[in-house]
Amino acid sequence: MTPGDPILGLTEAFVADKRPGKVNLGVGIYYDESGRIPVLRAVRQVEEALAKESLPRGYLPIDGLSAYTQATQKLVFGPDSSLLAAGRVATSQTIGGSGALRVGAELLKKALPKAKVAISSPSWENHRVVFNAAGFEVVDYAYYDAATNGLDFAGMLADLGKLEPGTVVLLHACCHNPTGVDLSVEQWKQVVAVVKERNLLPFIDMAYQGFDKGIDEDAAAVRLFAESGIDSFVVANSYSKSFSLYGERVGALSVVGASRDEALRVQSLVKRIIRSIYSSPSTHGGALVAGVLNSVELRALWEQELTEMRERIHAMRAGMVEKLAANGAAQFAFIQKQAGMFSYSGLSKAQVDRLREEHAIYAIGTGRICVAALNRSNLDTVVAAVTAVIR
Ligand code: PLP
Ligand code: TYF
Repeated sequence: MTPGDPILGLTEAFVADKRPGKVNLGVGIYYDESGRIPVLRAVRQVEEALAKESLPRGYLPIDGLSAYTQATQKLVFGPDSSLLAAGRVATSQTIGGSGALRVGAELLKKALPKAKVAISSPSWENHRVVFNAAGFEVVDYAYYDAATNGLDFAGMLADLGKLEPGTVVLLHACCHNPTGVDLSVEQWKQVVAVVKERNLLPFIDMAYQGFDKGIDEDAAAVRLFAESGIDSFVVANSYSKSFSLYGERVGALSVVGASRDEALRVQSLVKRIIRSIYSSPSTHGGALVAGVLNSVELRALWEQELTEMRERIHAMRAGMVEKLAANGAAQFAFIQKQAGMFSYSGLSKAQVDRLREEHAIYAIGTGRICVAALNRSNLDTVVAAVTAVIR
């Protein structure tokens, strides 16, 4: 037996828990105010139209639906991107953001066989798993500062500045998983400068575009790298959260090349890799995302729904901080400054164990909580339990 996935394993334990009023703050899923995973109205409209047409389910091309990959490029790089105009971006539809990471890792292993991969300390645990599986040695760069519950920016810059040229640097575009601690635009500019100077290869993971400030604001890192003059970089993006389509496995891999010609050659390599793993992506989720993004009305509706999700998370952060402070726990004010679904709450493993055992509240052992699972009905329960376990 090998060790299981600590996050998905926790959901299994949660499902098996018979206690009423249990709360799952473990897995990164956005739940609505009634505690359900939403089906977005924009998505439902495309789905209904597709059901009426009853289209055949043939194979997609190896790199997916072109209506999907083209819309993805505009969303990720911006509609006026000079890289897109120059034909320098090779984009493939993948099996979720996870598939984009793995296919991207396989590509980089071919291009840079001796390189190491640097990930933030801490990072999403699957980053290490995926890059190790592709044969890379994975090292850490400083990121989270437990003393301030914020960013160790000086440590991060210093560590990036020490990496060997050619090292792949995995960066979270926004809504850092697991900490919720993000860089400001000014800080991103400094990171771009170090990456360029050291000749590092940026691999940007954007799984939460639109979950903090907005679609374009949350893509600031991608846009800064695009303007930097760096010849090539990689972006993995996911629609799992932003379209609430987790199980449909909708993601994309975009590789920027130095020229149109290089992008074409990269695309052929990526297709070869995809062919060797799963042949081609799935039809349904891609059609849903493409249907929304390519319709003016549905795109507007989706943006409205995305804004509602984002604002609900902000409200839950504010509510949690306010209620904890009212219970005498003012030390959690930092939760309101964090971004996206997650918060590194600072709770210890022992406190997380007590939350689960005594209060049926599930969080990750590192203290990571999913703020997007809070709602007006469970907030008081969670706050009371947190207040009890820190005493
Ligand atoms: N990258 C990060 C940072 C994530 O949190 C996730 C979460 O699911 C992914 C990638 C993978 O996305 P997907 O679920 O689309 O595979
Ligand atoms: O970090 C999370 O909770 C999400 C969901 O193997 C997830 O990114 C967790 C574990 C996993 C795949 C997705």
